[in-house]
Amino acid sequence: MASVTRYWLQVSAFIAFLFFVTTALVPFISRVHISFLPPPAPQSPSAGPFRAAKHNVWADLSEEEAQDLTKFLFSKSELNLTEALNATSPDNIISNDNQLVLVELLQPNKTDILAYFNGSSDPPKRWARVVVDQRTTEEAQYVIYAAGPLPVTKSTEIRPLEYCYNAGRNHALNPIADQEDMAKWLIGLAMAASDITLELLGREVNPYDPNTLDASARVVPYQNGTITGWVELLGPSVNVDSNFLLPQGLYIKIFVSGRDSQNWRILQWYYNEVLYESADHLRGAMKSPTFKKSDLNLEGNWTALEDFSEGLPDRKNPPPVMVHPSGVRYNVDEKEKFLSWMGFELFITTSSDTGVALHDIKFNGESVIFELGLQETYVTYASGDPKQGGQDFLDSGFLMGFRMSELVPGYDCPAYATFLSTEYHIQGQTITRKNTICIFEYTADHPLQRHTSDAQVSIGKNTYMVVRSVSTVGNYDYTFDYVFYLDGTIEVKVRASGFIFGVFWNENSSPRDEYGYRIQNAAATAIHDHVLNFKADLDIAGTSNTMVRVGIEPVTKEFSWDDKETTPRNTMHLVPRTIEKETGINWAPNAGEILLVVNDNATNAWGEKRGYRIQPGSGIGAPSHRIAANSTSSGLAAEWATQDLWVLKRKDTEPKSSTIFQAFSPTDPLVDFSKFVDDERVVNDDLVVFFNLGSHHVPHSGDIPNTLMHTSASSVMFTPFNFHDSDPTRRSAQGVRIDNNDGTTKTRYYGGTYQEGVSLKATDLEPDQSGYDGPLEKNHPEYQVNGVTDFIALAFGLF
Ligand SMILES: *[C@@H]1O[C@H](CO)[C@@H](O)[C@H](O)[C@H]1NC(C)=O
Ligand SMILES: *[C@@H]1O[C@H](CO)[C@@H](O)[C@H](O)[C@H]1NC(C)=O
Ligand SMILES: *[C@@H]1O[C@H](CO)[C@@H](O)[C@H](O)[C@H]1NC(C)=O
Ligand SMILES: *[C@@H]1O[C@H](CO)[C@@H](O)[C@H](O)[C@H]1NC(C)=O
Ligand SMILES: *[C@@H]1O[C@H](CO)[C@@H](O)[C@H](O)[C@H]1NC(C)=O
Ligand SMILES: *[C@@H]1O[C@H](CO)[C@@H](O)[C@H](O)[C@H]1NC(C)=O
Ligand SMILES: *[C@@H]1O[C@H](CO)[C@@H](O)[C@H](O)[C@H]1NC(C)=O
Ligand SMILES: *[C@@H]1O[C@H](CO)[C@@H](O)[C@H](O)[C@H]1NC(C)=O
Ligand SMILES: [Cu+2]
Repeated sequence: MASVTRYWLQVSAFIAFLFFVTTALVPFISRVHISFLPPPAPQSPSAGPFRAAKHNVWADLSEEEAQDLTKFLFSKSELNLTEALNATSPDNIISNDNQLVLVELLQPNKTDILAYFNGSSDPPKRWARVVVDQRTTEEAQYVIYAAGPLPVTKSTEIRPLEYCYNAGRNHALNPIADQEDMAKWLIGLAMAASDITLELLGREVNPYDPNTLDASARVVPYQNGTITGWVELLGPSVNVDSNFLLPQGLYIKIFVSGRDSQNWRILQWYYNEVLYESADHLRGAMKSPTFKKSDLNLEGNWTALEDFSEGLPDRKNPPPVMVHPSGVRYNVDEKEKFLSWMGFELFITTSSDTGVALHDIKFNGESVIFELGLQETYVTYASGDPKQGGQDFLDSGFLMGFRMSELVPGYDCPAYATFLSTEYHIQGQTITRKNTICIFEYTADHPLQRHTSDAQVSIGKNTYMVVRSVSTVGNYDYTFDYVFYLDGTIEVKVRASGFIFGVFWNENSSPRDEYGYRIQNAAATAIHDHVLNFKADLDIAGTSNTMVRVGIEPVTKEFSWDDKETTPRNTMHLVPRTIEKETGINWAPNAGEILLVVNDNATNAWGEKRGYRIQPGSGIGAPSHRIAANSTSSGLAAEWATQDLWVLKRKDTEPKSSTIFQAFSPTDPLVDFSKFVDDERVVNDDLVVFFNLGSHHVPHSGDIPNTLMHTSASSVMFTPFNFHDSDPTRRSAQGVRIDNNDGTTKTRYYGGTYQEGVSLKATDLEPDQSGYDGPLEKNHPEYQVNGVTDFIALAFGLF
């Protein structure tokens, strides 16, 4: 049974929980002193542990709150919940019971939080978001409730959660409620066609034999609960996950209507650029002497991620590493998940859908961003084959927060980083995922500022603080960074790595190179757009803000001081334009426009409005939005992807731009972002910016076996603009001034320096990895979360 299930999970998609651990040889780690001098005294330890000044009102439910709530929910006869272990099928795959998927904090309304912060009201009441997998009704669906107030008392109640979803409903049809039946059905059909697969691909389908074919599907759900999809057969892989690169060039179209397998059928077959109406049509064609077979696309050393050989001679010598012998310079209140560093203060929260979000970000005591976090991760492919040719993913449905990976010290983050764990309340259990967030300060390989004059040089170091997490969604690992710079700049950066989805290549794929590039005998790449949507609820020195586009434009102008011959002068100037109404905006060509969010009621010492600039950051270019004009696959599910960023009036009823259920009804999604943009005035108001990161990914031979992060990075920066009276980093940067006036050198430092010897352990350079937990599901069977993995399996490849 387990194998059948496993097979189906591969059939329905490649599943994110097929994790792997690379077991590296941990060298014997000894304590080494690299200096004979004593370490410096630790910097002035603050009195007592560091504590946030206020409570984290965004913090997720505690284990106790979640347990009490779960008991309360099970006591409600209208929910009619069955415990996972008592459900009709222990796999929850053909169950006809209602089951609890997850509970987590329903983010309190900003209106209530602000009223609490300014002392005019009590803390906002705590409510939970409750997701129920409902199967006792004729149509299986996911239903979302709000339950509260918490902790559970007599006045606690459950309500349909509707105000967050502009579709006006709190449920999403579950189009594949009977996955296990479907898996058996598909396996049966594929095994019955083993004459075809043996002849064309040299292998058959057998869920009990790992050396046989796998499969992956893309599925299109319709409003009426019907789905159609193309299943692609894949070669077996010994190298974990490399079958993302092993399409076999044989595709099967399926049709599934309702929960009665009588209504399920195979529609067509596709092989070597030819569409066949049935398996028998394909069999007939195969008998013809002119029938052409494609090459095989097989695993080999080309799909292996590591090369453990000696390699280039210099790789024996380990590379430089960053160390921080004097101890960290930030303060973390781990209980409240509150962080402060060099004038910055912020709260951290996590959600099972989208992972890390930051709240109430202040710089030098002044508000900058009230909420900053991922909303959705969208990938849309193009290709000539029926699988990748229509494949789209909306990854929050895989629970990207729950899929946050345990980070590897020394590799994901410096060895000296602070690691935080996250908790999720899934299927009535509280699950802790270890070391999913790291916080560290780093010094860039370039100064923040420098100047050389006749007699001196002055240089300030560029240090910054990073809050990092990695979400692994099937084939791809997304690394999310929130970076804080000494001048008050906040950067949001995403880097992707992992296996691309390969497509089958053959001589007949024509025209060559239209959708990607050949990377093997019988494999090619497929272009795709990554568009990741973020929310930035900016509160620049308060909530009353205005966005101004300042054009940098050519102008021809006369100046009284110009010579007769050179007037009028061709030059340039600034042209401010206030954004009056909600709108989408694209980054200007030639960077010919700056985007400012200013506070009309706050000026700096020079009478300029204080603001922050929003700009493309330090990635490989300006982040991009979706190329396809209107998406055939994803309908209205990701309308934020059509432009680079949006400025909107902030509303309690528009808390998020997406949901984990978008993919279930793409033409009528729970949240249609385009309805957010409805002509409201945004001058001197509480603004919110939804912006996109990502790129047009045109993979090539260098993406094999994995995409590299320096070519996949994109970022947006929020930079103070006339916010201060001058550069604020002079108070916080560490640097040196070296004078040489008369042949004698005088060196003066500002900020701390390492003047004494330091003491390092070998593990400061190469951390001991023996504490790494590895894949949660594999190593902790008690954390098998069938409901959710089932849910994830559904979402994966749903288009
Ligand atoms: C689940 O089954 C156990 C054992 O039969 C029973 O004690 C428990 O009450 C059941 N739980 C629910 C919610 O029905
Ligand atoms: C409650 O769920 C059970 C299955 O777990 C089902 O048999 C029963 O009909 C449901 N009751 C109602 C009132 O829907
Ligand atoms: C948040 O605001 C919405 C819209 O005003 C309201 O319907 C909802 O009840 C509020 N939520 C909470 C938890 O108070
Ligand atoms: C406190 O904040 C709330 C919500 O923004 C606002 O309605 C109220 O006027 C504020 N009260 C004071 C005293 O500032
Ligand atoms: C549902 O809609 C699809 C697409 O419009 C259609 O092909 C299918 O026949 C419909 N199924 C039912 C049961 O109405
Ligand atoms: C992979 O490379 C190694 C060493 O180069 C070789 O021995 C082995 O046969 C290769 N394996 C495959 C599947 O090509
Ligand atoms: C803020 O400035 C605008 C115009 O710049 C003015 O109309 C408004 O009254 C001011 N608001 C406050 C609270 O001072
Ligand atoms: C996309 O949809 C819009 C609005 O319905 C329409 O005006 C436009 O022509 C469509 N574009 C394409 C390429 O289909
Ligand atoms: Cu990509």
